[in-house]
Amino acid sequence: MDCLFCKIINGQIPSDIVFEDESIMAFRDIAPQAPVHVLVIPKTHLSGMNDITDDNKEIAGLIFSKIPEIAKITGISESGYRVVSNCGSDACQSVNHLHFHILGGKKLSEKMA
Ligand code: DGP
Repeated sequence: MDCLFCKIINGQIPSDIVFEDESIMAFRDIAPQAPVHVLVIPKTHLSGMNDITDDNKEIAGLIFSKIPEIAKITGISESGYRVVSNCGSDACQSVNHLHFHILGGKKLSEKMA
């Protein structure tokens, strides 16, 4: 499959991995929008939020259960962080593999959009 993040998962494209287990991977965003900007993705290909269903909802729980640990690893657990997932064109999703941005390391904008 010609998916950028699947290529990162299988090592075809290098990335700065901060966390990995059998189900998920977290790596630093190539174009960070905050001092800490990490992407958390499932290793199974899902195109985006609209692909989450009753049949695969466990992956969403797995991702969210690891976000606090990833925040701790990247040093933003106590200072705070924002978790964002863009879905579709109005949200400017640019990579069609489900991902959650973790942003922190500075005071973020009060506005989200
Ligand atoms: P979104 O716009 O929500 O689909 O976010 C996609 C993010 O992926 C964007 O912030 C930039 C990041 N990105 C794109 N290509 C690469 C890459 O090759 N490596 C890494 N680490 N991040 C990438």
